[in-house]
Amino acid sequence: MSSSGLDALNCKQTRCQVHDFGDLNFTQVPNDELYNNLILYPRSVGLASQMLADVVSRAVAAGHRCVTLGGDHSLALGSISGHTRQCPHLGVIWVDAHADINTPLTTQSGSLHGQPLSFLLRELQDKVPQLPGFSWLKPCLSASDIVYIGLRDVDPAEYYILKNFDIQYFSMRDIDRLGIQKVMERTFEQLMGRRQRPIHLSFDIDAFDPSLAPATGTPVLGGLTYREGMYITEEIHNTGMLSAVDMVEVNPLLGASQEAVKATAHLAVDVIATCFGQTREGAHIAFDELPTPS
Ligand code: 4U7
Ligand code: MN
Ligand code: MN
Ligand code: MN
Repeated sequence: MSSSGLDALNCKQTRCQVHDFGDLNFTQVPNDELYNNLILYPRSVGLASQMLADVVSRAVAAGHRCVTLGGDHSLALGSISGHTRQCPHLGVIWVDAHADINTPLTTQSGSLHGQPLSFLLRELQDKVPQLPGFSWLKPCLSASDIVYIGLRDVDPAEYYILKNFDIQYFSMRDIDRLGIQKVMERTFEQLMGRRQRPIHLSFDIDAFDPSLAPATGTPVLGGLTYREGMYITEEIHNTGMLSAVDMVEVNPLLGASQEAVKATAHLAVDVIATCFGQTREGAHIAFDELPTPS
């Protein structure tokens, strides 16, 4: 995390202690040929995800709430795998313009960041081939453990999967119709209606409108407002059950200007800080007595 990101979390509002586990050093696996003439860098992504899973698992085991900064959304392969090793019954809130649930056989782009959930979902395992570099990966989520928020660009095969496996999602249209408050109520009803469980938030910055988050790889018009984004994360914080966060698809190389990059990065920092208690109402913990005139 950048130092300004760490400062935002360390600030008097959230009073979080941040332990930086540092950057992971990933090595590109040599001769990492396309799988099926299409899927890019399977061995390198597989190995990187395996390393990340180990680190996330260790961080959660040590009692930390774990923030993973991307990088692209394939990192959820590692972060969710590692998190479920410690919390097998966690629920996932996936905030994204995209469903990221293509299988290696349905993807049009070949990009693994559009496929992580297909590898993680138990119900899909007979539809997912074994990729080189992925033999360590065990499916660890059920369809009922996931709720999407912000969808507006879903491929035909992905739509088939969402409908066929009855995966709960709130598209941008649903947010227009219900309002973000009802969407969050129903999200927690789905994930925690029966019992409390740890939450894994996987937040793709492209869930926001491209006017707010331009520095990202696959922007889609008509995204979340700043206020909707903050409401989502405030409510997740208020559950007291947040256990891990992914912040992904922030790509400084894709900003058209320094301002575009800064705006996108600041937005990501606000999302994370709000997850850990930053509020729009001011700090309720930093001040408990007014000074009296003498
Ligand atoms: B992201 C896409 F085809 N569905 O599979 C694909 F539209 O992590 C986009 O959500 C994936 O940013 C976007 O490549 C991945 C495409
Ligand atoms: Mn994504
Ligand atoms: Mn996306
Ligand atoms: Mn993207």
